Amino acid sequence: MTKSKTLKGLAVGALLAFGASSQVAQAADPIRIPILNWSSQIVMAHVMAQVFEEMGHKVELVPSESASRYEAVRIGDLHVAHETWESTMALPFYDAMDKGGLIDAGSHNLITFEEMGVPNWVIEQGLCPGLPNWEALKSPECAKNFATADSGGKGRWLEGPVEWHGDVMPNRLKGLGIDDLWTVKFAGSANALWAELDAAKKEGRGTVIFNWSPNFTDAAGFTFIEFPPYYEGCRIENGGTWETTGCGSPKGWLKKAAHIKFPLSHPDAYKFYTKMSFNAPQIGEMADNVDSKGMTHAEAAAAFIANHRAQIDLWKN
Ligand code: TMO
Repeated sequence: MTKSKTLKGLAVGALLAFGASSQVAQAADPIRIPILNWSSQIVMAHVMAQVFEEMGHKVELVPSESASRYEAVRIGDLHVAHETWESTMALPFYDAMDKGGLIDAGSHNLITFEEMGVPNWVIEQGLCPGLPNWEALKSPECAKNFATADSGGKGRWLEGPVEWHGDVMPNRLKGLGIDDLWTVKFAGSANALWAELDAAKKEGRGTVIFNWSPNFTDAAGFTFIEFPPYYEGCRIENGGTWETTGCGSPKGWLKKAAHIKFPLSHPDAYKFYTKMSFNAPQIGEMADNVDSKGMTHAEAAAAFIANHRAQIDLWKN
């Protein structure tokens, strides 16, 4: 990559030539972990940072963007992408793998789902009879219960930040032929999605938001809408057509991506990373520590490590 990196490499090489321990090489090259904009991803970054520091490494938490982070992993600007959700990130993950430089370091121990849905009270209050079947959305009476000041009289879907999945949801509405009744707005952050749940409840209107599982909302009562089944290639983004892009989201994996030289530059940290495999309740716990309990991300990570110390220590060995 850059000149400074090459020079740093030379400096480490010189130190090693004088018999310095590998500890010095590790300290000279921090492990770079991306920070995105939803809670479990950030808490897991802090969990890894705290564990790697226990192991004697230096760590940098690097503010990053969802899709472009795979190119950063590929060229070594980042060492890891530790929460790679199939539905929204498989494309940039495999693109970077094709080019060379990104490796698959295994999966977490769960099935993920990322989909539009409603808090259970929307169903209980009868705001859109027929949900969670998507065909309920074809009703103008339903759509008008989901209108907001900025939705031009249509029902509003509140998507996550546009950088998460671009036009997938606007294309979904077109593919289903319901874009005359519904429109997509993008939230600025995950927190804006949770604020929308509170606001809609207060205002007594319906709300459809993008959400995912595992998440803290698993416990709070949230129902995903059931769309036509997903299959590989159905979305416009994956080569599909306007006839097929109304498909829903896949039940998917949650992978760990790594820079190809991470196993060589930090073998013990890489070994931990390949063993590290969280399950659904654990990822929910990471999010819940922040979004329900109000901890900072670093506090949430420390609490999580304390709660799972025996398992973390097994992965360190
Ligand atoms: C990637 N996300 C969990 C926010 O859908």
